[in-house]
Amino acid sequence: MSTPNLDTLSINTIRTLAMDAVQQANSGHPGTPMAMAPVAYTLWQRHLRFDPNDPIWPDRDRFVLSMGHASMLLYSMLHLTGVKAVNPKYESLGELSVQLDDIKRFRQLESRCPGHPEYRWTSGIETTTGPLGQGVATSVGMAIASKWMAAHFNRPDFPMFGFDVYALAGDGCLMEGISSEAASLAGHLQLDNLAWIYDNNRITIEGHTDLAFSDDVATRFIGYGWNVTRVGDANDLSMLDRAFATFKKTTGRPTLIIVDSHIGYGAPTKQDTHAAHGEPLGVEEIKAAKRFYGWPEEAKFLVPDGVREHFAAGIGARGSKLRAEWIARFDAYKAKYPKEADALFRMQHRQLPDGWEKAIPSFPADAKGLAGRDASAKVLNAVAQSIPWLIGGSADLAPSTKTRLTFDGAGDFEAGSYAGRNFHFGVREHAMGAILNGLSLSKIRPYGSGFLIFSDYGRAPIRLAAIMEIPVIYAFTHDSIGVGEDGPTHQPVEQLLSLRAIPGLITIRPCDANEVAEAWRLTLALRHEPVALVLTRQALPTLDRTKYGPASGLAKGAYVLADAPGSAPEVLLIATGSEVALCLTAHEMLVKEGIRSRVISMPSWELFDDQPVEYQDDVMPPTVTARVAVEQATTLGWERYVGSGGRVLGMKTFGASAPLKELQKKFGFEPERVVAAAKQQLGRG
Ligand SMILES: Cc1ncc(C[n+]2csc(CCOP(=O)(O)OP(=O)(O)O)c2C)c(N)n1
Ligand SMILES: [Mg+2]
Repeated sequence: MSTPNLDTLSINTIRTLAMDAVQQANSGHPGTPMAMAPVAYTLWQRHLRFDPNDPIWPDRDRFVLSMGHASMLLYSMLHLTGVKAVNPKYESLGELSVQLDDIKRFRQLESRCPGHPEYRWTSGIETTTGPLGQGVATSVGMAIASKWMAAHFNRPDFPMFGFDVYALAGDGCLMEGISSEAASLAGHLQLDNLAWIYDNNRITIEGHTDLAFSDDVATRFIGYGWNVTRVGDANDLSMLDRAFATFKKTTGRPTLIIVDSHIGYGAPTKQDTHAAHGEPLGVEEIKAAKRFYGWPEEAKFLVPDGVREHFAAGIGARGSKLRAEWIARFDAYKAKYPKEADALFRMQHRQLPDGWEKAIPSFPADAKGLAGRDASAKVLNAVAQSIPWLIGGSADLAPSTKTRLTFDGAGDFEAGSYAGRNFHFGVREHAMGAILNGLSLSKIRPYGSGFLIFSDYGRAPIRLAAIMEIPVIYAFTHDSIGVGEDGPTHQPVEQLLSLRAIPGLITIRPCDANEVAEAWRLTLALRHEPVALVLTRQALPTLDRTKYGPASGLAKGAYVLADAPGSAPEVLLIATGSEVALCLTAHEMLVKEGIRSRVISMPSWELFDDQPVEYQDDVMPPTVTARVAVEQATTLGWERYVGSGGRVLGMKTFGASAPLKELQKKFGFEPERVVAAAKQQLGRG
């Protein structure tokens, strides 16, 4: 091997590790790591404020690989810079997060190098990426978090927060609509701590971007209010340096660095073609590329002497010093501002202030009642005062979803005024979801709200929150045909089930104000599960809990609300949300006729499925096979609780535009229909 300088040697190590790993796995994406290695190298080695020994140090700069398919680029960086593994208790284990063996077992079961980067599985990965566009949008949430935490925690002489966020994006990320939503908001908010690096290789899976993409990207981002700079050659380290320096100097605007690169750089026949995107290069092509790099052709997974040391002397030494300074600063901060330091610690460990739950209100019985969204507003506004880092907003629907924090000092998060707790995401549900993920990954406790029907627009990031096991809260209101006159476009039918179908996401549809309060109690105490609260627009009676089962039963997903006097039930009426009161009315009618019905409130399938079978059998005795489920949503799925012989009163079509009363009649949500179904179940119809 010739003796190139350590920069080149390190960059070629990143490249060849990626090529070898993809070849060995016989699957993966070699071309982009080969092309972008100098970019990742320059950023990490010379600029990123990141300590490989403590990859969760709170004020570290964030690096997001939005083009998740190029995962080997990140794994090479994590390995070569010596990033340490951290366990779920936030303790450093001393061993490498990514061992060379993991790289050799790229894309294999249990390897720390899965196909796409996975948060929580591999330390040093800041967010799960792969669905294109999610990473860049999530990075906006991280940049917002940095600004909010700076505004909230920093004190004169104590800059506790101020990290920068870098995201690497491909053509695909910029084609996806979510990047437009996110960039638009980032520009509006003047997030000058955010840099996106665009890999302008003009290649995607099908071929040249001429096929489908002719945006003038620079002009587009200038239009969003970004600073745009260009690096004409991805291999030009000094130009890259200059671009990063420009970013750091820029105020009042995010920065886009457009980097012209050659996918598969150095591969003699595949460079600049889509053949370098998503398949191994092949043995001969790899040999030729290695020759081009001045690398030993036969060597595999080679990390030449001096490379690890070089990284240790660069990013390692810089990061370690910066982190040590921060830790010392934190100790002094703790002495001077003990309350803030305690909050900072708890927030970073996903804990809550002591006694936070004392503020949760309880609601007196009231036949007229309260809409789910209004009850939620009261609970949220009460608890938010004792959890300062509980912050969020809506996709332009706060007046309807009622998620605004209205108490003194809550304020709005706006450009230049970053301490506010009310966010305005604009009409951007998709970006909102990803931004919430970015906030949560930065340990803020975020919530976002919108109409349940539009959860479809933001579904991809909800799914990612569940995959990442981060506790994002969604308050979805206008939960059914209960919306009334707005009609079928605004009346959810299949959304509830589709949220229930996401593994790990807890969906809760409370039946009255006290269940709403219990839903927030349960949700806020969670540390690793996202929750979708599904709330009504219309008023629901606040149930008399001296007469019915206590709302605390919500925590178990389903509980007995009402039983017929005397012996065991003969028919079960199972309902969620607004249909619970309907079932209670039907229950009174059945009892009058001497039929022993039981009403079960079932706000959450997921929570109930998690209970021991004894509890489940207690609530829904297996011997009672006469069952009716009532829910203003698709009937699909309820058979698992009512059995194949049970009845489900739900929606089989889209809704319609009319006053709610008429819709209830048209779609069969009336007590008489429930009574009839119950009798039919008992063979007395
Ligand atoms: C939302 C989404 N749609 C489709 C894909 C499948 N996919 C993976 S990579 C890719 C092409 C990406 O092109 P580009 O971002 O330019 O990456 P490059 O080929 O330059 O590495 C596509 C369509 C995906 N991962 N995410
Ligand atoms: Mg591309």
